[in-house]
Amino acid sequence: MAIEPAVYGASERPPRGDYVRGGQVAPDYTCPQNYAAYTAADHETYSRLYQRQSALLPGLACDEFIAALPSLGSSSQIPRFDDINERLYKATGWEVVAVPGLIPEVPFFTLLANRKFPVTDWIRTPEEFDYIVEPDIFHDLFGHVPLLFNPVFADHMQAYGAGGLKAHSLSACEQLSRLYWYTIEFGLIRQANGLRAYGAGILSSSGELVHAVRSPEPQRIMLDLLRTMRTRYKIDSYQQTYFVIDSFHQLFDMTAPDFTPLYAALSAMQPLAADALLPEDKLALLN
Ligand code: HBI
Ligand code: FE
Repeated sequence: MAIEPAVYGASERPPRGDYVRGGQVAPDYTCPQNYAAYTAADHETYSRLYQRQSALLPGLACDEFIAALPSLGSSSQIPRFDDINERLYKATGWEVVAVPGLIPEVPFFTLLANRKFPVTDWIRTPEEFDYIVEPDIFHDLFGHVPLLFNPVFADHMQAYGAGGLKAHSLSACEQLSRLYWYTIEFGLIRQANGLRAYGAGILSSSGELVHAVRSPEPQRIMLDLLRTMRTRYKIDSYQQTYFVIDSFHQLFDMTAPDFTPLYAALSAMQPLAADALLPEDKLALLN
């Protein structure tokens, strides 16, 4: 079966990964982690990204993320997925699987629904140290995997995968991808000691971690499903709006019901710009 690489979102450029690899990419888009292919420069890039990002976390990343990060294992070189999976599977029944890069939505949701998190297995070049357009192994491992060790968040991620397959059948993937964007990628959580990041796109970015949690520039609105799924997002700049939850239990409970009526209501509503502010928005203030 010819594996058509996924090009999704606003991007026209072909994705970066090698989606053929001499037939090593399975129909579900998973492939072996080609550990021997990593160069010393790749390991060095991972180690430098890890050191810089982990030093920024106190006071900016949520407690659950900081507590789970050591479960990634090695920080001085790219971890072996089998090594992570020994711990991850025991913790929440999840495992990370290697993929060549971005994959189409149905294979993506199917993997999540089966507690398999797709991790791009290549890493950015040293020249891309500060910014990369497409998620690489550092974004996926450092940003997404630690919270899969948290049972409530891990259950939410599986429910999100199942919900994604449902959304696909209802042609509502665009609305659901906004929820994904504003929670799993760029979500904030309100702790007793202040706002913290739990979204992978924030946690894996040195610039946006400070901006999202501390800057007075963006607005921060308490998560509301309809409001969030109406709100467009930016894929190549800091977010103008961040949505805030009070706990992962709240996120899980809020997204547990069937979204079909929500999608019906959304189809009658205009999408909102990323910087829109409505009178009924509940703002979360920097304290
Ligand atoms: N593929 N590998 C990978 N990682 C993602 O995070 C990802 C994807 N494909 C689609 C996708 N995310 C988004 O469209 C989600 O909203 C589904
Ligand atoms: Fe991501």
